[in-house]
Amino acid sequence: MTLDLFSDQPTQTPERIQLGPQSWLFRSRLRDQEVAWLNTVASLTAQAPLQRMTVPGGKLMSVGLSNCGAFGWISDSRGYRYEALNPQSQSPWPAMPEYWQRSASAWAREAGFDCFEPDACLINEYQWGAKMGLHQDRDERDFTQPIVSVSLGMSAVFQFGGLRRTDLIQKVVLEHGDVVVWGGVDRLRFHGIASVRAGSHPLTGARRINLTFRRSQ
Ligand code: MD3
Ligand code: FE
Repeated sequence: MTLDLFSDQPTQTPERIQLGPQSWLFRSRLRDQEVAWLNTVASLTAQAPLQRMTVPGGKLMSVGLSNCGAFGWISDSRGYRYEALNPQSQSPWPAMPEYWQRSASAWAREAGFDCFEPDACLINEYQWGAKMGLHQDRDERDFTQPIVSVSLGMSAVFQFGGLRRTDLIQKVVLEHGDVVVWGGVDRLRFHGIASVRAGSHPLTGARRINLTFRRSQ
């Protein structure tokens, strides 16, 4: 923590922000590993290309999706669910890299969730204007397991509400390298991503990538 010479107030953004009773934002957690993480994203999405999926209402999501791990989250006209096979290729999703799994477990532990062993990692790609409307993540079997999210590239406004859709929405900007852990009483909070503003990031260009580690089964 650095101090401004002319005041007692810290000038840096705090590196750990509590977003809810059991949810934490860890700023710039990837440290000097971001290029490695982005190279891994590139290799995984070469094996299982990003796809825009259809939601039950028939519309196409604006976010491009892929997965790694034993299970992947998918959507089609019939609904949302986790599947062991990529519907595009009928082959298994690429394995979750061991260092991703270890990192997600360590961050979960730091937020108070021991023994988190993700079996799914959803890879979301946002281009300019892409967004994710307010929703709850409830396709997993065990809501006592947390979700760990990693943001890369362009920043975005993350919106988080309460347990009811109509609860007050708070906003926080998620930046490159940020990690968020959600669990316990915060696990079923409504949340979303506002339409990503035009811009670019030196490492990803006009893209924002978000990884979410989950225990699906
Ligand atoms: C709060 N993704 O994939 S990550 C999603 O940035 C999703 O792509 C957003 O919401 C993104 O489902 C937000 C942060 C996040 C993830 C899961 C949560 C926040 C959460 C589950 C419960 C509450
Ligand atoms: Fe979500």
